[in-house]
Amino acid sequence: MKEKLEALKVEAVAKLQEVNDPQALNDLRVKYLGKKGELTEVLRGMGGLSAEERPVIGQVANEVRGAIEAIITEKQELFQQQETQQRLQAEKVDVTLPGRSLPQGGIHPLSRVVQEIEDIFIGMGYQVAEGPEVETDYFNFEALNLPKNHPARDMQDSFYLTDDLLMRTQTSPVQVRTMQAKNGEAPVKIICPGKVFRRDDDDATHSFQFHQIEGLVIGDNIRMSDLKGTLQQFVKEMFGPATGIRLRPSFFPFTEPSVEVDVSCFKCGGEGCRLCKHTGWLEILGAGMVHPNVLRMGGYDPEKYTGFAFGMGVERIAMLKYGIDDIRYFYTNDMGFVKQFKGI
Ligand code: 2NM
Repeated sequence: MKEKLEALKVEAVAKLQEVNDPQALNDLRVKYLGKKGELTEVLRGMGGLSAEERPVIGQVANEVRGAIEAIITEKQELFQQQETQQRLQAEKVDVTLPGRSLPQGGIHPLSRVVQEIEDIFIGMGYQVAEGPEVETDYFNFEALNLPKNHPARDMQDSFYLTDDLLMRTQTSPVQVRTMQAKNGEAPVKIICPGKVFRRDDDDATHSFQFHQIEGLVIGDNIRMSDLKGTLQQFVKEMFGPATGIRLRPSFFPFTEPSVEVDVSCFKCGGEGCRLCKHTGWLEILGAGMVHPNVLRMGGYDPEKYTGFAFGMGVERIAMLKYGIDDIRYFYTNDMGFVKQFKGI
């Protein structure tokens, strides 16, 4: 029996030493140490041994078992290490590789100018109001003192969708809606930014769709001097503290009196340059005292309240400010153009 055990040990150790994968190792473990394994089989024969032989053979059997287990454990550890090494190799991360850079966008110059103008007026206590881009004839024209057959309502100038609906040609209908919503309550201090639409052939300075910001103030004893002071403050914040304004008489159906507002050229300081066509002034705004008819249709008694209003084109201001010579750059998404406004 002892010889059998020794022979088993020699065979097992030799086979185990040759093994080089975990599956074969497990097969051999079952073959020798399993419930129906060869060692177990030999030990079963111990029942027929004498009392003297039993402990001797038992010790040999334990030795054999110990030797086989030791080599199995050794192999298992080796395979475990090999597997860890393989995974470390396969999942290796090169921390010295440069990171992927995220493309950084920028704010479109038109959005930027709108935000800047909004911030200035919010700082003066104004609220921002918005409204629909598709308007009724009433809000876009009638309530702004542009009765039927008024030349400014010409079909040639606006996009009509039906007899009564059109793309708004100004943002003033938002102001009419705000007035009516307030039920004659003062004060009103709003600016209305947004898209407007005119039936025009596009060229360097015209676009069928552009952006406006209009302002409206209604209250007790609001005067032309309030308008002038407000606009003076606005241009100082927008174009620099040295900027001045000049008012020239003009005409709009919704204001009386009406003015055209120029700012002193922020490029040459009024000396005269190419930007201001050597006049020292740049035209940037239209304004005036709200026409009594407009106040009345907005629900305000013109005997009790007065107001001023103004309007400006966002594209024109952005073009002057950034030296852009063609309005179409704003809409064609030319990357060379857009990229210049990153992080300004
Ligand atoms: C301008 C010029 C002058 C204007 C008038 C109104 C309203 F609704 F109060 F009557 N909103 N905006 C106005 C006045 C707009 O744009 C060149």
